[in-house]
Amino acid sequence: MKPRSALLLCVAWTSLAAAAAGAAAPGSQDPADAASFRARAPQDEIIYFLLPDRFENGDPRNDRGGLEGGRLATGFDPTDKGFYHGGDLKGVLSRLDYLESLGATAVWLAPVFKNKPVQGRPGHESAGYHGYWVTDFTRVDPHFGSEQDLHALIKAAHARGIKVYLDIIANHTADVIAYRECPAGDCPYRSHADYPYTRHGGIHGAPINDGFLGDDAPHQTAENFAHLTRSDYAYTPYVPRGAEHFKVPDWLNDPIYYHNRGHSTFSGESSTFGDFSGLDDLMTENPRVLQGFIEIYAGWIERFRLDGFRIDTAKHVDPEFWQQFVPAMLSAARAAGIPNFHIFGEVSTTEVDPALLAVHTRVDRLPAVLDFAFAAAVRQTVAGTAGTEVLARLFEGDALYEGGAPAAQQLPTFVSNHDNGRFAYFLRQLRPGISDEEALRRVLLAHAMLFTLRGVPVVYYGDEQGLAGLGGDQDARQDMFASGVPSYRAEQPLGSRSSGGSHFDREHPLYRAIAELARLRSAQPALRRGRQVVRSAGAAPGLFAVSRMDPEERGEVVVAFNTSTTAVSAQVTVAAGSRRFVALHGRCETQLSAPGSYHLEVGPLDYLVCSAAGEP
Ligand SMILES: [Ca+2]
Ligand SMILES: [Ca+2]
Ligand SMILES: [Ca+2]
Repeated sequence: MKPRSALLLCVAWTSLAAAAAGAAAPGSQDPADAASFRARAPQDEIIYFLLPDRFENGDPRNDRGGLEGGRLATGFDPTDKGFYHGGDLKGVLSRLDYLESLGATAVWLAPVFKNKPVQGRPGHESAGYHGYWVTDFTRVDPHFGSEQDLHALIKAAHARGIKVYLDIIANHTADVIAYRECPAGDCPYRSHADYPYTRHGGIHGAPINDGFLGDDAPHQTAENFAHLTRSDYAYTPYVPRGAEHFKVPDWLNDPIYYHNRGHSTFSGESSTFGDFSGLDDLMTENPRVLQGFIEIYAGWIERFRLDGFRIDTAKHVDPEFWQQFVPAMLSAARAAGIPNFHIFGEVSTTEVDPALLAVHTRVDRLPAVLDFAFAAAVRQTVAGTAGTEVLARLFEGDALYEGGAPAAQQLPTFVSNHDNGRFAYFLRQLRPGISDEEALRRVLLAHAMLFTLRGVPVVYYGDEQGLAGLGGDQDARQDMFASGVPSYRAEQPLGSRSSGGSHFDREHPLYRAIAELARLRSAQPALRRGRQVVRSAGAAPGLFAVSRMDPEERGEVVVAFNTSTTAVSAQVTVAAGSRRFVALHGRCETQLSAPGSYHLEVGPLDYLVCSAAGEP
């Protein structure tokens, strides 16, 4: 970095600290707010996403999940990043104050259902600490506590007006089913064309499943699936001895309810019909499977009065399943007195490709999808070197979603996650040698975009403590409590002098800055629900500006970001009716340059939030 920009960054850093120091005290518990949480729309939320195993250990007695033996039996090994570390639901409950002070209004818990504790071939085992290897869909994993613990957590969260979203899975179960043909578990995908349902082991095999007309939409009836009696069309699946009743509900133990076609290559038909790294891929086209999952998850809504579902691996399930599952969940929620139940699916991509995401809102009829395109665009523009026009192009794509731009306001946006990695990690990849001071500025700028641009912000746990990690997956799933994992212990978080200990510092500069952004967003209807109009974008790093129009058309909030390391000065178009601006963050000019034209000056890697809201 050049000396000049180092100086500018230093100045900017000081102003950040000053802004944080001037911020108001953590939010008070207003009973009126707490009582009215059910009335809030999905776009009014600030979501905090955490993995219960990695957040806080509230009860060491459940660390082994009630199991006996070594780590391969219990899954517990706090020194291994692929095993359980002891975090649990009581731990989350004990930190609700920390979440409320940050400004979180909803908590998204990684799956809490009972998992297969350990899976993987000898020497390559890891544990179900992340929750995505479910065996019992009806109960809480004992590593995380009990159903009573979940009730207690939800009750305590609701008392603070904080919603609770569960992460659910219908694409697969844990890896229990094996195939005779490949004892080592390395089964390549076998397609419908080469291995039709109507022949045993390929087109030259003996006729089986006479009268079964296939799994496509017109044939997804109980009558048709009654003809599917044998599951050995592609491979010969079996449930290993002793595991016959491993899964709950019991119908899940019958291989007939799975595709059994081998490993997904994540392309072509294998994307929906293949096993996700050996995880048993459910025959979601079968109405029995659909009905089974409707009962399972409607049951959770009724028992726990949840506020929403994040749907894992949504794009690997046939659209017809979601077309029926989603209305069933919304109806169960309405019946339980939950009018604003939010449902958002995971459609993973690393590209700025809103069309790919939008398809799943139009065809699958998912109400929302996680905005992976937003994450990619922020990565390119704030971590990388792309011009801000990437962001403008992203938002043009809002028209593609079912319901258009207003529906896009319900897309959960994020800059870090548990699979791809944290924003600070991407920064270090894309900008080798970046200083911690500059990295901190860019992480904050990314979060400023997250909180002020359209969509529902999702903070990935630990980002507010400057965690960066060394990559995706296990390397992005650090412990918030004192860790026994050497690589986690060795990490020096951005903006912090300590490492190795617990990460619940409410004085951390990112925690304070994110809390300030959360207050800003919560106080401004325009930032939560306002129509977004792009005012400025360019081919190079620099200014990106938008107006968020007040939902009642009483003015606008102008938000401007500078993704470059030199100050920018520009005129932007504003609404004809905007006459006077007040600063919500940074130095905003009060007066217009001329009707419809406003002057902005934004420091390096800084942002402004200027309001002309409240004017008719
Ligand atoms: Ca525990
Ligand atoms: Ca399997
Ligand atoms: Ca599937």
